[in-house]
Amino acid sequence: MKSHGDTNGDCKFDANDVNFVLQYLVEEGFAAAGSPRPNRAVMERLFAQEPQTLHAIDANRDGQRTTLDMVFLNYVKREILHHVVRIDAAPVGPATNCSLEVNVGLVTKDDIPAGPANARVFVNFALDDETFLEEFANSSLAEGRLVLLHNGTGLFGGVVEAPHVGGGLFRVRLLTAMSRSEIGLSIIVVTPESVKNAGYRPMQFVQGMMSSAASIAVDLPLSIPAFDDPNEFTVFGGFNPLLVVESLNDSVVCKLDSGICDEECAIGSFLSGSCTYSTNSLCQGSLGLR
Ligand SMILES: [Ca+2]
Ligand SMILES: [Ca+2]
Repeated sequence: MKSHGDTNGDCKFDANDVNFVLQYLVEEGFAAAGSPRPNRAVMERLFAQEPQTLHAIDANRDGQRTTLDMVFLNYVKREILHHVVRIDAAPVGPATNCSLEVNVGLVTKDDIPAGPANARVFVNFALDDETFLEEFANSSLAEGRLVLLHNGTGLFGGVVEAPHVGGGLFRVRLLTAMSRSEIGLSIIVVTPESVKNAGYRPMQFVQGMMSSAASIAVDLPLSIPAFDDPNEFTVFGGFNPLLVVESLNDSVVCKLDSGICDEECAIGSFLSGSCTYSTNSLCQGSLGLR
């Protein structure tokens, strides 16, 4: 049985997997320096036969294998974080019921899907562009709870809590008219263990390594109450979002185009309401005339 975080391919997750990431990085260091790699044959055989191990080394899912992944796996082992088994964002379109959708899947170190008792998940939507705040604030949450708006901090957007929708999956669905080619998303995972020590808080904030147009130059003060802890901390400026999503479609236009909202009704029936981000217009019944 394959285990999450099993970087060395022995079908279990333990301290040896953290050590294996270090071995891998040392090998890569030798390669970069043009030196012989002592474990090259062993590693190449492992990655060929068990390709998921190479994938598992990128534990924080930022697309790169670095020392941050060792830290991340060590924190998973201590239940300060959980394994990330899914992390993606999809733009407004028929496939997402016309919402901008963000999914985060978590399992514990023992391969058990996380839930509200041991994980709270937040998504930070942020851009360094003042007009983004109003666009974000005018959106409607089909799934998720607004925790704070970035206002007066030099940063624009906000933080939304992603509710657990089952099976270790946490989801935000935002109905919106934001028309942006790069919306920066960062994921914040809070656990009962991570709120116990202020030093763990920067690790709760899962950011990416790649620079993008959605990079944030200013500090990001966050107050995200979770597990009865005020959990206030500042993420310092100069960070990059973990995910960048393009969203160019308007949710209302999408709802009308995909039939979630009705636009015109046959004679004898009528529109029940208007098609907005938070409400649908549907043709209903008759006017009572026979
Ligand atoms: Ca292992
Ligand atoms: Ca990584």
